[in-house]
Order: sequence, then C-alpha cells, then structure tokens
Amino acid sequence: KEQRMGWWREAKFGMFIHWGLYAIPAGKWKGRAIPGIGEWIMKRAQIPAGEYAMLAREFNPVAFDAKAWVDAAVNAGMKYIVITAKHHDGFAMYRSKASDYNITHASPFRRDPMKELAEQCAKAGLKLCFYYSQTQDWYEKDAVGNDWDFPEPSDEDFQSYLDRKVKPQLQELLTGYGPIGLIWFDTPRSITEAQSRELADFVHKLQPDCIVNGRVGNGLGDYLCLGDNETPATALAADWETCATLNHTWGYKTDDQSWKSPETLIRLLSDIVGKGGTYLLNVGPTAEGVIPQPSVNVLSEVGEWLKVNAEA
Ligand code: FUL
Repeated sequence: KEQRMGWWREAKFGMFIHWGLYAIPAGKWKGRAIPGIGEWIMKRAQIPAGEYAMLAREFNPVAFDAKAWVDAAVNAGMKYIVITAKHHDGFAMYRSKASDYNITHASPFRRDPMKELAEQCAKAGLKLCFYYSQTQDWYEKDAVGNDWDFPEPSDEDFQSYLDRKVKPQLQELLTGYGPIGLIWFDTPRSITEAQSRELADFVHKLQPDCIVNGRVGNGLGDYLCLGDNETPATALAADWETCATLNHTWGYKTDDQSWKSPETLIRLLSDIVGKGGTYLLNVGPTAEGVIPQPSVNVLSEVGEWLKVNAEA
C-alpha cells in the first residue's frame, strides 16, 4: 500500500471529469428543468431505462479533444485525472465487451475516449484514473438505484451483477489502458464488506500499484474520501481527499453557470493541502465534448497562481 500511495501523496491536486449521456439533456427533460445535480437527471426525472438509453444514439461528441482536456489539467497544475468510465446511469464511456451499453457500440461516435485520454495522459505525465459506479447502476435490474423500472435486487441478484458486469468491466479498464493510478468507486450503499473487499482485491490483483478510494465501502479503501464538497475543520491523520464541484453540478447543466472564482479555488486548495489533503476538482464537459470555457479559464488562473506561489 505504501508503494502505490506514493504518487498520490505528492499529487495534491487532480481533475475530476463527469462526462456521459446526461450531458445531452444537461439538466432539462421534456422542456422541464430538473432540479439537482445534472448526472442524476435519469433518477430525478424517473426516466425509464429504455427511454434514457435512446440518448446514446444521439451522443456524438465530435469536438472531443483529449489533448485539450489534458492541457487544461496540466495548465491548472493538476497531476491526475479521474474520469467517469461508468456513472450511475450504467453507460460505459469506453469500448466494453462486457456490456453493449457503451459509447463505441451504442453511439454514432465509435471512438474510445478513454483510449485517447490514456495516450495523452501518458505523454503529459499525468496519472489516468477511472471513476466506476459499483453499486448503483440504473440500467441494470440486478443493481441498486433504479426502483422505478425494477424492484430493488435480492442479495443474489446484486452479486450476479457484480460478477457479470462490474468485475468484467473493471478488468477491461485495468488491462486495456496502461497503468491506472486509481479506481474511484462511489456510493457504496448496501454493498457488503465481503463484496467491497472482493472489488478492492480484484483491482490490486490486476494492478498492484492501482489505488482504491474510500468509497469502495466498508472502510476498505486505501484513503479516506470525504463527502461531496466537504472540507474538514482541522488536519486529519489519515490520507484523505476532498472532491468538489466548480459550480453546483458534476455533470454539465446548461443552467448552472455559477463558477467559483479563482480566489475561492485558491483559498480552498491552500486550505485542503495545508490540512494534509488532496483536492479533486470537477469539470463537466458538454455533449459536444468540450470543457466549458469558463472552467478552463478559472483553472488556468489557479495554475498561474501555483506557478508563482507553490514551492517545488
Ligand atoms: C456522488 C455521486 O452520486 C455524484 O453523482 C457524483 O459522482 C459525486 C462525486 O459523488 O455521491
């Protein structure tokens, strides 16, 4: 564990990227603004899985440029990227053989954005990491979270979803994209201790140097992951991370343009790092594949400040 934590303890500042089908509705469904975080629109508007899946046919982010994203992270002084390989909506944002519900199979785009990001990260010396929603998957009847299409699963159902989708997809992510810095699990919910351990061990077996975050559940992560946008009042003894938004959503929402100022971000970064933590700061690219320009701008101002003020 000490060995795999090395790069992360030095990194201190990373880019979180929430990108998926939810960037198409971008907060609005059938003309109605849906309150709350953008990537939760399927749940908040109780969209039937079959209807939500139709978004895949429209998803064609031709403006996606992996180098531009990596440059934005580097210019901000960030050292790693954590991108949603699969969020709660269940749609895989990479070429997956384990499930057809993925970007190269179900969308006209055909390209594998994770491959392109892996190449650019390797060139720039950034660690590439994957977000993977292990418990909630609103597309799968055997997973947790979609109680409008499917009743909540039994224990056997949930285990079969782990065996059939989660582990095969983790295997793909950990064998097809080079060295992965970290798997960022989320919302453990009802996952058992044995299942959290199974996933953590599975990751470590495939890539011993790959970290697992605290949200794998049951205290089995390599580091502590605080609540969304949470910062502690005082320094913590353990390795810990704050994940946070730039505005008020993770996934892109047209109506949320209230970006934090560079001053606020610099204050937060100094506070977090001063207390021994790591800051994972989110951007939400559009359905065209572009990180909103105001985000790029504030991040580059933070980077300028870091160049002048941070000790090597
Ligand atoms: C949460 C998720 O439910 C959000 O959608 C987001 O991914 C955030 C980082 O973690 O709890």
